[in-house]
Amino acid sequence: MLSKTIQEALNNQILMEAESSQAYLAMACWAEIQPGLEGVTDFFYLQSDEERQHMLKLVRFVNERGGFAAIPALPQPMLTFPSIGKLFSEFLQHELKVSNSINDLVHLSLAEKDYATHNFLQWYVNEQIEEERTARTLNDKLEMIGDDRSGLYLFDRDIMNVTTGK
Ligand code: OFO
Repeated sequence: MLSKTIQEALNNQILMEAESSQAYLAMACWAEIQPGLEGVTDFFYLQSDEERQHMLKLVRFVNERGGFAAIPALPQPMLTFPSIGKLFSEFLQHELKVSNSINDLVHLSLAEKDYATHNFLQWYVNEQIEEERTARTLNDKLEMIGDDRSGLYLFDRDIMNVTTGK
């Protein structure tokens, strides 16, 4: 059975994952209406789907452990971006925020002696390591590319290989 404190903290994380899904869906939409960013578009649609899966995993866990997952209202995410560099730096900042939130949750689960939740959260700890790595790699690549159009072409073409670790 979840304590009230843990239930509330997990519901906050449900909100954060849902916000991530919305934020990345908006990024996919922005990328989709720019010329030549088909790879970036697919990348953010996929990220958005994954964040929804992260949210659902939490929803199911809360309900299965005798809590109640409260599906939250969502604020409108950022819709437009001044550049592709800004798009990806927002992506990294967002992932860092989520990692902090997961770390706080892990800390709380130990303080509350909720070892089942602590165990459950390890999946998210590992996921954040991966996502931060991906976001940093993509930001580093964009910094190297600068204003080089052919570099950007290759970035867009190869973006899925970065995420699948190829
Ligand atoms: Fe939910 O994995 Fe990143 O944010």
